[in-house]
Amino acid sequence: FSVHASRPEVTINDVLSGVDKTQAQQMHEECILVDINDIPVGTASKKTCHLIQNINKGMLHRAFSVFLFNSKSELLLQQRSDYKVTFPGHFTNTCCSHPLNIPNEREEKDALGVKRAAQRKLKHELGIHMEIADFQFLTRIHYKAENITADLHWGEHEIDYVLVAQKDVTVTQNPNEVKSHRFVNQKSLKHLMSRAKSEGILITPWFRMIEERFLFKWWDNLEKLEQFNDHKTVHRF
Ligand code: DMA
Ligand code: MN
Repeated sequence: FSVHASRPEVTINDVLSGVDKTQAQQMHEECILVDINDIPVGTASKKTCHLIQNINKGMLHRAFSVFLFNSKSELLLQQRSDYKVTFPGHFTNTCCSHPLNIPNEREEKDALGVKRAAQRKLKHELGIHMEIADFQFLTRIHYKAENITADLHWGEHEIDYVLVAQKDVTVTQNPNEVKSHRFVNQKSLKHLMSRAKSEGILITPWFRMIEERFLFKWWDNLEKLEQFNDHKTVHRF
């Protein structure tokens, strides 16, 4: 018997008090823990994965980021709702979330697990219907970020699968998830990003990082994205 084993770290009531009920419930979802080479090493709740105290100990989980373009090659941006526990009110790429610890979403062949999770979340957040074949898996990005704008409990530390799709869709926002959405061309996105700081517009750190380093070379080549398929590298930031 160990005294330490029974001592709770932080109870759900501590960090989730005052958090929207629907969002707090989702913090019980079970994410996939990975090592820095994206090899699964265990599972943990979404809450556990995003607590800064665990991230600072090296805890890392699997995630995905979708970039959805319409036939005019405009990118769909979302502004996260004010109910989100991490990065509320921030502008970001079309959809982000985590594959869960269920067989369907753990499947690694052709990145099927993350594509299924992306299909599930595009429906849930934006009412968008996608086929698995609509998604193209480009590459993986390992990054870490603190959520310095809210309280100090939360952060991200992920191996993020980048999924790109081009399709005309109709959007039905889930207000618990999404505050606003808009389609942007390259010029209007660059304008948004450049005036963000001075105008107090919040941008998620992962979206800013991908925008600065990768996005436009993909965006200029939506018809021939295959050249950017890199399923071996994990880019690190
Ligand atoms: C987490 O997204 C994933 C990335 C790539 C940051 P999220 O916080 O929007 O997840 P969820 O929609 O599941 O809350
Ligand atoms: Mn995450």
